[in-house]
Amino acid sequence: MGNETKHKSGFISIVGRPNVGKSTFLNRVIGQKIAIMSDKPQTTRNKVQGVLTTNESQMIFIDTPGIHKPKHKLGDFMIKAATNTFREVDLILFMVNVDEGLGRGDEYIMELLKDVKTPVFLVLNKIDTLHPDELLPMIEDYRTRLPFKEVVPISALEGNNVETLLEQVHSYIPEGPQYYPADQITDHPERFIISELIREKALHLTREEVPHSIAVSIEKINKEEGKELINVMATIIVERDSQKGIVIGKRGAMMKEIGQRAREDIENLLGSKVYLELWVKVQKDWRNKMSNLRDFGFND
Ligand code: GDP
Ligand code: K
Ligand code: MG
Repeated sequence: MGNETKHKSGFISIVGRPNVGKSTFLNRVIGQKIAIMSDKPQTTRNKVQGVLTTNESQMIFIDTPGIHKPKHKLGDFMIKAATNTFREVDLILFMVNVDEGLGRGDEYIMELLKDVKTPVFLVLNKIDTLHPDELLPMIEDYRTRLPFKEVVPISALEGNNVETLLEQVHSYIPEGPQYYPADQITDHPERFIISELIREKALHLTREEVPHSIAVSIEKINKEEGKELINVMATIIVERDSQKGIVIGKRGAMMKEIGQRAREDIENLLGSKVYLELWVKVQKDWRNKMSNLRDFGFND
């Protein structure tokens, strides 16, 4: 008793200027190309999540695009959203390209990271392009600018040291539940908005008899091959049995109403027919980090 290892889970933000190898790293870690389900062009610029599930842990990786574009018209908004994201994740991987050395883009990101309390690792990528002797002075240069918790040189392309990095990540993430189903490797870009749409309906229709702290977990979004219908499975998570009763309503009437209204909104959002399967469950002290992590890239 008391000796078993506790399950860990964490949200890990990957940040770095373009072409340092963030996507290559994500793809290697997840083990296959991450496909974004929507074919709308702007979704490719959204935050991509890769979920790595093992027996001991679940690591949810977040690619943070946009941060390197301060001149963009949505620049301020994007940057604010990105720094908010930095505060809400458990760990930040600041990835740099050793093939190019420390540049303006790196300095800019480090400036943003300065006031963030979340631990930051320095991940030096593309070590396959560099003589080992050149690595140490480079590390020193970065270290004088930001107090990195760990410094890990890797080659995302060839795989060198990636396992070590994952072990380090594991040691920094907190105890926590498995947020996503084990077979899920990538998140739908619209996931957050869909969960918010359902949450909004639940709050509104119950006249806020359930607290704002209820969470909506999207278990599944998929589109069957050759069909126009998108299947969405979601769970409304409440903290007490009494709240569950309110959400379900008399003979399920409230659930039905929440589901119908949410489905209409989701259909508008996705531009497709939707089959929404809605569940409700009681989970005490549920703090759903997923609903706090806004999909800031969505309006880009
Ligand atoms: P991102 O913009 O940060 O997501 O960068 P990408 O993952 O798209 O990678 C940009 C380029 O760098 C691609 O051509 C990759 O093949 C290459 N690249 C990524 N990781 C490595 C690495 O470890 N070594 C080398 N030599 N090239 C890499
Ligand atoms: K790229
Ligand atoms: Mg990329």
